Amino acid sequence: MESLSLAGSWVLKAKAIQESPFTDTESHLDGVDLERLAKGIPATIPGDIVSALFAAGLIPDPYEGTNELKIQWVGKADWVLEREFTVTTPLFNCKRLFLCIDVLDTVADVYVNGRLAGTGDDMFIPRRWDVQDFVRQGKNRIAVVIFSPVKLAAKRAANLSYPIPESVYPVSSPHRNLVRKAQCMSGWDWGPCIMTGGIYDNIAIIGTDGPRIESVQTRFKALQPDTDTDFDWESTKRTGQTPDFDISVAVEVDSKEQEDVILEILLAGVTVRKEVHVQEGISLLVEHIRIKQPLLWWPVDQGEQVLYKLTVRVRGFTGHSTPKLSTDSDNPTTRDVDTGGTAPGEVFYEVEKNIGFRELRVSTQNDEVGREMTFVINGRKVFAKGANWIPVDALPSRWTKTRPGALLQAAVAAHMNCLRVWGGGRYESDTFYNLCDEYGIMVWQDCAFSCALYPSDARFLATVEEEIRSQVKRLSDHPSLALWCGNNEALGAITWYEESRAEPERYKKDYELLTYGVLGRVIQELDPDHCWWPSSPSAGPGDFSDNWHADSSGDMHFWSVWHEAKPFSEYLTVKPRFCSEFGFQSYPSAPTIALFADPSERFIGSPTLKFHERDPKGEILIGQTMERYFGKQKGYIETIYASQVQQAMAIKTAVEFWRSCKPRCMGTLYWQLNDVWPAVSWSSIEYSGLWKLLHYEARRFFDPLLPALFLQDESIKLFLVSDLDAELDVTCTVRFCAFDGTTLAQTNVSDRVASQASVQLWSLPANQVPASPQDCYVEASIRAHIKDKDVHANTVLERTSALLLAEPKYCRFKPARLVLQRQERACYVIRALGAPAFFVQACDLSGQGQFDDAGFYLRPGQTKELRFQTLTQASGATTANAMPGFASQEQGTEAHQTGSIALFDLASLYTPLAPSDPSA
Ligand code: BMA
Repeated sequence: MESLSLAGSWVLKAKAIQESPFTDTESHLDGVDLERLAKGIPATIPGDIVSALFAAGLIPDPYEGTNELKIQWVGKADWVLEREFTVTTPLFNCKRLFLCIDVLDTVADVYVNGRLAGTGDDMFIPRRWDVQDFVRQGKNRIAVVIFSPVKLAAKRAANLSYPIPESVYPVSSPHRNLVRKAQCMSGWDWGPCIMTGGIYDNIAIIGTDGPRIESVQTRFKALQPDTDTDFDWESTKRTGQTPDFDISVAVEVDSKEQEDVILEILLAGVTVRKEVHVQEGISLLVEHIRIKQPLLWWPVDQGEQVLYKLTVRVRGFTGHSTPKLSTDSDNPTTRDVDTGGTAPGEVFYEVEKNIGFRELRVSTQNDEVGREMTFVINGRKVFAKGANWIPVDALPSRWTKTRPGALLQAAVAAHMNCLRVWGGGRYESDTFYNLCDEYGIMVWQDCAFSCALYPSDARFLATVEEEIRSQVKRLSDHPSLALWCGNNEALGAITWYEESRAEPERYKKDYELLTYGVLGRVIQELDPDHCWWPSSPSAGPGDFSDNWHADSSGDMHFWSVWHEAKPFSEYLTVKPRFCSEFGFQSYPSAPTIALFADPSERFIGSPTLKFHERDPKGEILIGQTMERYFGKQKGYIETIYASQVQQAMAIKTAVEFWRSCKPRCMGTLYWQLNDVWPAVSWSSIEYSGLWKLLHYEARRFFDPLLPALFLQDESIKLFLVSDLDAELDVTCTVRFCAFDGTTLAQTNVSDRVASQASVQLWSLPANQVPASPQDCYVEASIRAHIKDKDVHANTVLERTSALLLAEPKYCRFKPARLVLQRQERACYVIRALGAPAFFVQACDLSGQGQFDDAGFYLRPGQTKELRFQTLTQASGATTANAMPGFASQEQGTEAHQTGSIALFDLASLYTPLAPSDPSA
């Protein structure tokens, strides 16, 4: 197997820049050096067109100010990406040569040495074109013509026999639903419209002297050791016994002609080698392997993420005879199956991947409430905790290997065991899923359809069929993959538009043809062991009811608190089975705003800040909620802080209550984890990589051991929610405290909490609180002894939670004096003197980094250690080199030498804090 990567320096040329009828963007062509565009500019591949134009200085930074509007012409032009490449003898002499492109975005013709090698019109279909007859030894040229997706969408819309509506956003490109491109590239209510194109992930010429492997898919069956009976997971709870696994390895071999080859499979110390006959074209070979009690793969916080390497090879023969290998049953390491005794020869093609031994299913069985939606891993029901994932950047050139890593590490740090790859984005890169396997993050995988209705004509359905076939074959073996979902909100969308409300049956038919007729059929054919879920939200397969706020079955999207401006207490009026979307917006931190707003525009309500707020009601909703809970805030950084506190409070209220509803509710995925550009949004991690207070709070409300303290139905309730697979002996002290820290009343309770259970430990009618809600708060301190698990015996877990009993604006806080002192290098201690402090944050306004905790509660006099983490940014933060992720702590200590650390707590919103003096 030979390969030649075509990544690197290419040339980008404008093929056609037609003046389009769509919007008046032509003016933005002024000043664009069309001559340079016609001559060609450097472009890095993998990468996208807009990034190349920005790098060449031909367009302004698309993220800064309102520059996005100046670059809309790019999506209306046709472009050519081209380069030369040299084919050496070993590659040229291969019997077969393929041009392989992982992601070709989107509508493109690909020429090799001037001849059309292939065309594409779906960015989600990896391309494998036979270019044997196109390539010559030595110098070659590849040219990729990328046509305007904007023009194509308009043309297709004009040819529709009836309108097919889609949701549009403040800056968006019309008819996005008619082109198979990541939907959010056309603009969303948190992202810019950048209709760029290009070549992403890998592009290479692959050479092989024999058949190649088109796909490898495995299926797992857990068996009672040494038997063929299904494994009884219930029993392991008592015995701790683990299953054998029977794995079927299905290998699609693509051969130019009929021939005999050797199929070789290596897994967990077992090697299977078999002489097989393959047809011309695709042959499907299935081999079974039994692995004796392998170590299991578990999601994070439930066990280890044990991975095993699976290697599959297609080999030739050497013609030499091989000694008959041992076939005795107790040493099944190598099983040589009728290779006719000939030793395996050259490896024509090899595929390697990591797999994990586990059984992961989604239980949707009926129960007294309705139909549950529960992830069951290795027989254990696991509460899914996490968020919705959108693409890591609006500019594909920044879809680097490191970007997902930093975000996924931040997800694991917040105890997230599940991420929903949302349908308006892309099927993520292999790096993403490999890291989810490694980190133990279960993946809810949407198909790439969102907030629109879609065509059901034969051409569209055929394209989608090819798309989903290639994606299922690519992804189905990841142990982290938990569920396939047909789309985001496309079922609900049938009720959203005038046209579809007028003729629901027509659009329902379109929906069924696509969602069931293609997506469901293919997914259940190629990956029958994974749950197939038609739409999010929905009540499940075959149920077309709009499950928007139905909390008895299936998954729910709960948006009353944000989109309907309801109070946080509204979250306690529903008990979803699985809430896969709910969110609240906040402003990003001042350093992140500085990435896109000039100093003169760094104030709340500035035109630039408004431009980076894509929810038309966003600014009003943030402001209204702030008035409702905090009172009007004046200061710029105070308002940012307050907006992040209210976002954290909102989602904390929802998650703590819904987790306490376990096992009725078995999943909470908040909207959204990350940002595609620096903006005002629902994210918990800013585009710069800085954590909002929500992400720190997520680390607390997703903690496997959670004291959930909340006010409901005129009662204060305390639940202890455990995702631990062990019984707990719990003692708890509940104290009512005045805002000077004195204890007004105290209760001690003790209880036993079963593994994975939620138990109400205490409650008190609100009218029995020892002081007015404005004058006190309640604090719960938990000590939990892990009872039975030998490894954890005698481990004691401590948790504290505090709850205000009135809106912060009414609480008569006694201002604490917060003192931040540097110990050594990046280690600090923060102390609250004189009073308790709530939602404490030490914020580095210089943008060099952040502290490793924020938004926490401090009792009077309590000290807390903090470490400073530096953002791994190249100096001088511009959007181009915002690389989320934190370097080791040591470097960034100069921030506070420059006095750029601002200290906040809730009381500081009402009585400004004395500036923190680090030397104090
Ligand atoms: C849901 C999501 C996204 C959207 C979010 C916030 O609809 O599916 O489409 O960004 O709400 O409005």
